Amino acid sequence: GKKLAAAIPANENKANEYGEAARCPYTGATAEPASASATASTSSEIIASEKVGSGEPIIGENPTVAPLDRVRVDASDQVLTTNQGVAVADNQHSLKIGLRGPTAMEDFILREKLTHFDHERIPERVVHARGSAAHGYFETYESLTDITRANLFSEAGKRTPVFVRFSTVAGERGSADTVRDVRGFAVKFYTDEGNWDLVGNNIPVFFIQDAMKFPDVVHAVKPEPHHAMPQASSAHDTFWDFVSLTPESTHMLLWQMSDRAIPRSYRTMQGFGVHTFRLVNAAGESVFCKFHWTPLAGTHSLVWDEAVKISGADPDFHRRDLWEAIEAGEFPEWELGLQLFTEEQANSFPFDVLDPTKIVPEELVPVTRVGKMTLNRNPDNFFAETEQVAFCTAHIVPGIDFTNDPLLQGRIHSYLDTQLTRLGGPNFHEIPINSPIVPVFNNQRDGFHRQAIHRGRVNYEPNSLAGGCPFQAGIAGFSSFPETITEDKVRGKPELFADHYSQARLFWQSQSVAEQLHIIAAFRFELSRVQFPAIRQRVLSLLVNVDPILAEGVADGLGIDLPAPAPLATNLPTPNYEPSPALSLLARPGQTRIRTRRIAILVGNGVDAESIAPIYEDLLEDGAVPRIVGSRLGKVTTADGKLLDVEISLEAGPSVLYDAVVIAAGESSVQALTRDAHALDFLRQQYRHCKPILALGAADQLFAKADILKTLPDGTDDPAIIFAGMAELTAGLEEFKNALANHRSFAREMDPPIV
Ligand code: HDE
Repeated sequence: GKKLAAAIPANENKANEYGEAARCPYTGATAEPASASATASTSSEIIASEKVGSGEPIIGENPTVAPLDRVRVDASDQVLTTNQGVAVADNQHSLKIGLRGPTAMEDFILREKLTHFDHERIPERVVHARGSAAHGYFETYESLTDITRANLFSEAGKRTPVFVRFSTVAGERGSADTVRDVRGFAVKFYTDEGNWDLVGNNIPVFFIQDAMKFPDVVHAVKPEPHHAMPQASSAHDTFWDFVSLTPESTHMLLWQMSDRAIPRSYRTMQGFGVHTFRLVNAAGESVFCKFHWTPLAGTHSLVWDEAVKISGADPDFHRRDLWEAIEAGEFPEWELGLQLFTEEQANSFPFDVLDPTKIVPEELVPVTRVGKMTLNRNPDNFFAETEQVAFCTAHIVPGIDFTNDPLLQGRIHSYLDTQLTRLGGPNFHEIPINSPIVPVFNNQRDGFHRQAIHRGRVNYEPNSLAGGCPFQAGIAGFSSFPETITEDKVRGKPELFADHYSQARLFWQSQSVAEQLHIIAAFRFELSRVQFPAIRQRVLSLLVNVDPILAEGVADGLGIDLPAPAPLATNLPTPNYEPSPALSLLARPGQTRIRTRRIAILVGNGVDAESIAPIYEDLLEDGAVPRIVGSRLGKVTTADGKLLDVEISLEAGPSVLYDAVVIAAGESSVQALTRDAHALDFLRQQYRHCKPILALGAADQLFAKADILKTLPDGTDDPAIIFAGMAELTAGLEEFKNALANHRSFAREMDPPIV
C-alpha cells in the first residue's frame, strides 16, 4: 500500500495538520494567559484582584459532585475519536475523490460530525428560557419532624444537595439578563427520599389565579406573534391589553413595576414558593405552608436607567455575577423560611390562601427560618446541567403536599408535560442532572433514549414471578393528604378571590418613597410604549382602585386625565391592611455589607499611588472587588514615577458595571480624566444611579466638569458623596464603605434626572 506520508500534499505551512505534530496536544493551548505574565512583570505593587474566575472548579464539600462524576468527561491527554470510540486520524479534511473532487458518501466521520451538529439544539423553555444555575446544598437548622415527615428536615445539620436555576420569564434563551421581568427561582432538592422541586419566583404572587389563563398571559407578554417584537419586555400593547382586562393581575403588576423586577444580582433577591403548600407529619397531621428564600447578601436592585444600559454593556450581567461569585469562593446563601398556619387560621384570614395573587403578610404569620442554602459549585457544562435540568412542581416527597390552589393544580400537569417536547421523551428523569440520588425502581420502561437496562421478564405489578418486586411501600411511601371535599363540580372561583386591590394597596403603602417613585416611573415607561390610548386608560382605571397618589403619578407621567375606577368585582367588604415594612427591599440590607460589591478606582497619568494602595487592599480585605479603571489598558505612570496596571478600560468597563466609584487623587490624573468623556459619563452615571462616590484630592475638578452637585437637591450634604484629602483617607474610606453597605443614596434622585 501507499505510505501515508506520500498521500499527503507537501505543504510545510500545514505541518501541524498532519503526522506526529497533529497527534499531540496543540502547544499553544498550554501557554500562560496574557494577564498572568503581565502581572508577573509589572513594577507596580498593585496587582489585579484575584477575585474573579480562576477557571478552576472549586471542589468543596458538595454531595452533588460525586454522583455525577460517573458521567463527567475530561478529554485531557486523550485522542480524538468518533462517537463509536474510533480514533480519528484527520479532523480537518473530508474524504474526497481526488484533492479537487467530490466528497465520498462513505465519509462516515464527516457525516457523523455534521449530523450531530445539525441536531445540537433543543427547544428552549416556553417560559423561563434564559437562565443560569449552580450546585450547592441545603442545611436544616432544627428538626421539623413535628410538622413534616420530609426527611431533609429531619435533623439539625442535615445536608441535602441542591441544583438551583434562576431565570427571566419572557425573554428568549439569548436575551439580556437585566430586563424588567419576574425572576424564576427553581430549586431541586436531591433528598434521601427522592427529588423535591420547589419551583418558585422572586415575587410572591402571580398574574393570574387559575391555570386556565396561563397560556393567555404568556402569549400576551411574549414577543407579539406577527413580528416577534419586543424581545424580553412587557412594555408593549398585547401585555397591557391582557392585564388591563384581567384585574386580578393588579397586585402582581405593582411588584413587577417595582425594583424587584430588576434585581442587582440573583444573589440579592428573595425567592417564594408563591402557592400555599401543605406539610404533613408522620402522624398524618397537616399545616399550610408558604416558602420564602431570603438572601444573606440582602435584597438589592438596579435602577431602571442602569438596567437598560447594562443590557448593552453586559447582557450576561447576572449570569456572570453568579458564576464569578462562586468561582471566587463567595458562595451565595439564602435562608429558607416557612410561614406555617392551620386550616382554621386560614379560614379567618380576609383573603383566600388558595389565591396565588395574595400574600400572607408577615405580620399575620411570621416567617420561621428553618435552614440555609449555599451555592458552592458552578456547573461543568451549561447544556448538560443548566439547560437539561427539568423542574416539575409535581416532584414532591413524603411530608410535602399540594393545596387546591387552581394555579398550582395546573402546574402539576404542565411541568412534566413540557419536558416531553423539550427533552425529547418520557425518560428525561434519567438525564444525569435530573436523576435522583436514590435508586429508581418501577415498571416504566422503554421509550426514547432509555439508559437503564432492566433485568428479568417481569415489567408489571402485581406479579409473583419476580417475588412481587418492586413492591408498594404502603405507609412508608408517599400518600396524598386525605382532604375531605364535599362540593359541586363547577367552573368558577371563590368570592374572596375577587378582591383584586386590597393587597396591591398593601404593597404600595409598604414601599419607601423612593420605591414608590420607581413604581410610578415604571408604569409610565411601560405605558408610554403602549400604542393604544384605551389600554393606558384601562390600566389607570385599575390603579385608581389601588391608590390615588399612584394613579395620579402615572396619569401625570402620561399626560392624561384620571379615568373612573374600574368596577369592583366583589361586593364583600375588603380588608384594610396595615403597611408591612417587610415588603420594602430597603428593609433587608442583609448580613454581608460590602462583600462582592464592585468598585471602580478611576486613574489617569500622574495618579497618586499612595491614594490607591491602602484603599485597594482595604476593600479586598472586606471582600469587595476593586478594579483600577483608566482610559486605556496598559499602564499609567504614578506621580512618583512608578508604573501602575490599568485593569480595565473605561469603554470596556463602563459605570453601570460598578456599585461605586473612587476617584484617585493626583492633580494631573484628575485633569486627564476631565478630558475623557468616558470618565465624565462614568461619574455622571454613578451619580445618577445614586451610587457612592469617594473623591480623593483634586477630584473637585471632575465634579465641576461633569456638572455634578456635591449636595442634595435640598442643599444638605449627600451622605454618599465623600470628599477626602490624603490626611482623611481612613475616615473617608470608612464613610464610603458605610454608604456602599447602604447600597444607594436615593435622596439624590431627581425625576427627570438633573445630570
Ligand atoms: Fe412556570 N412553567 N408555570 N411558574 N415556571 C415553566 O416548565 C407553568 C408559574 C417557574 O428553571 C415551564 O420546564 C404554568 C408560577 C419557573 O427550568 C412550564 C403555570 C411560578 C420556571 C411552566 C406556571 C412559576 C417555570 C417552562 C400556571 C412561580 C423555570 C419550562 C398554571 C411559583 C424552571 C419548564 C427552570 C417554567 C408552566 C406559573 C415558576 C411550561 C402552566 C406561579 C421558576 O411547564
